[in-house]
Amino acid sequence: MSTTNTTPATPQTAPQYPEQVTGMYILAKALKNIGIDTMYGLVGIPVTEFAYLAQMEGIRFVGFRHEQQAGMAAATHGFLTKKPGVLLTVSSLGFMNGLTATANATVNCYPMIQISGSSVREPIDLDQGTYEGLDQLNVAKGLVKAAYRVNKPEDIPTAVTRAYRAAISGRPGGVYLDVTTPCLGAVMDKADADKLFFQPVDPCPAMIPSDESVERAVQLLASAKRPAILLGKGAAYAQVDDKIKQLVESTGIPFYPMSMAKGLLPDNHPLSAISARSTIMEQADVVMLIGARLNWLLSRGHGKWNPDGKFIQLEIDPKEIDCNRPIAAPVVGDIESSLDAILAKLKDVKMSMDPAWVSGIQAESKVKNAKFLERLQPQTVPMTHWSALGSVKKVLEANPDVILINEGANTLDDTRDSVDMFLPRHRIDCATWAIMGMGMGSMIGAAVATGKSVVAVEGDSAFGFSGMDFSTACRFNLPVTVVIFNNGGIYNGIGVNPSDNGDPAPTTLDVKARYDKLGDAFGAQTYYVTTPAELFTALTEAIASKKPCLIDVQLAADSGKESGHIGFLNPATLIPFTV
Ligand code: ADP
Ligand code: TPW
Ligand code: MG
Repeated sequence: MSTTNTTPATPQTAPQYPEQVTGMYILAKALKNIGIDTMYGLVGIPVTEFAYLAQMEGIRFVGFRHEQQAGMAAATHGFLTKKPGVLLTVSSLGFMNGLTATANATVNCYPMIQISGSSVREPIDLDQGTYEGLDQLNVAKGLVKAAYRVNKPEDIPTAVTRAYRAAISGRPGGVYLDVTTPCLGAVMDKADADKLFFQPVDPCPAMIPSDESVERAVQLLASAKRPAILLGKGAAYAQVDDKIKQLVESTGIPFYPMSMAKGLLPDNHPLSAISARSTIMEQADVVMLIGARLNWLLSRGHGKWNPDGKFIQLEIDPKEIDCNRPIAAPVVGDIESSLDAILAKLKDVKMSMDPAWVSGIQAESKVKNAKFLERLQPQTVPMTHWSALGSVKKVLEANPDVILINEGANTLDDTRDSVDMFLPRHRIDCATWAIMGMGMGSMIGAAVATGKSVVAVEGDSAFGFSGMDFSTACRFNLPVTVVIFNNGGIYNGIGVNPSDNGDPAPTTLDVKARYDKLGDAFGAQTYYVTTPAELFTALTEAIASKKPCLIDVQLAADSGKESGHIGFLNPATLIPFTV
């Protein structure tokens, strides 16, 4: 393991530059000028020197093994800080590897900026086969919130500022900034270059909802007999934790947090309806969505939902309203301004909530929670997801300030359902697209952005997508622990190849793989555990070490079911393909 510490090196003295500088200097300065202190990426022609220049300017550069992971780190950095995470990529495939993460950030409403070097324009436009030639701007356009190309060094500060505004204002998202090789290399007098920088005024303006929309929402909420508040990751992103607490506690309305909104209020809060999801869907007469979309994760507002129920939606993007269900009371604005206005009006209204609604949810939750805890009790060996999670739950709940990263199928669903969260923005997962391969990047981004300890609970398949970037966590000596639930496959390790050619089944990986040895290669503290007690001890020790650690958790190959909790989304299965 290298001796690099976790804090960026601030240059002791101002860097000395020659009288003439390049576009790369302007880019580094422009980023610093708007407050960017960290960049994630992977270098090569034409951006290597730019990364060095950024380091010279005191911008931390976290160099990855794969651009997608650097992008996942930037996205998580953006989600946790409300400032765009920055990803740096080389042209062609480096750009495309990173773009998957920028697209994912856009879908999830995380602010980030992907800056990519690109080749000389003329031979790209004439398709003449230049070095790493790809029309990157046009490839990016359909997948990101905004995309810009900068061709002249004197335009770089404007381009960076526009990218910055686009990433964080309104609905946050991923922005692509294409910087051509000639622009990066263009030479200017430093004195002229230094005149180009400016501070953007109000880059993320408040979006105040109309008074009428607030009044409508408050009247509807006040009229509800069985209201519920549904918190999404937009509410977590907004960093208005006290106002959300005030809304819930002053009205006494039960709340249900989506996966990444867990911890906005503690999962064991008396008004938590986390264990009464079906009741909320089927019986609530008014649901107030705060920073949550009625997308597939909420059955797009159909299915179990009370057909007569009405929705209030606090949302920054007006296009989101009515997208699946008519919204009776849209409040279009930023969550902070909307909550301020709603809280002020709520003081003057009388609620109509039926007290039996809350006591019913509390009674139901009590029974369900007790039943759920029983699942985690058995000390089964070889371990199942549940017996392993019995230990993970105890350790993580004893360390509530650890940020939890989580991906997999059963590993995702069962961890989300088992491990209570107590603090906002302490759970980050594969989110809206349910993609695998956010683990290592997101873990590193969370550790770098916050300086906190991070634990990533990963299915063995999920880990495979990003595993090599565990080495990045080791090189930067971050306080992170990777916990790999190895059941030998996608969903489980008992798939059967229906032919007799001897190949593994499509879902089968390697239940005997020793992932801990991968950690050994990079100098991490590693563990191979086969019992819940060993897992408890290893995870406790790993978190306390504040060093990169990797725990290979041996599960039974038959632990886990096809597609986790969302098997119903599979197309019709006429031939069962697992035993
Ligand atoms: P979840 O998956 O947790 O349900 P989603 O990602 O579906 O959450 O929804 C988040 C919503 O929050 C998005 O529609 C986004 O536009 C919205 N949002 C993000 N930031 C803000 C903000 N500051 N104010 C209002 N809405 C926001
Ligand atoms: C980019 C499809 C969904 S879940 C999953 C895959 C491959 C892995 C599940 O196995 P894992 O967890 O992680 O071992 P467990 O506990 O159930 O065994 N490619 C991408 N994204 C997705 N979602 C897939 C494939 C998938
Ligand atoms: Mg698995």
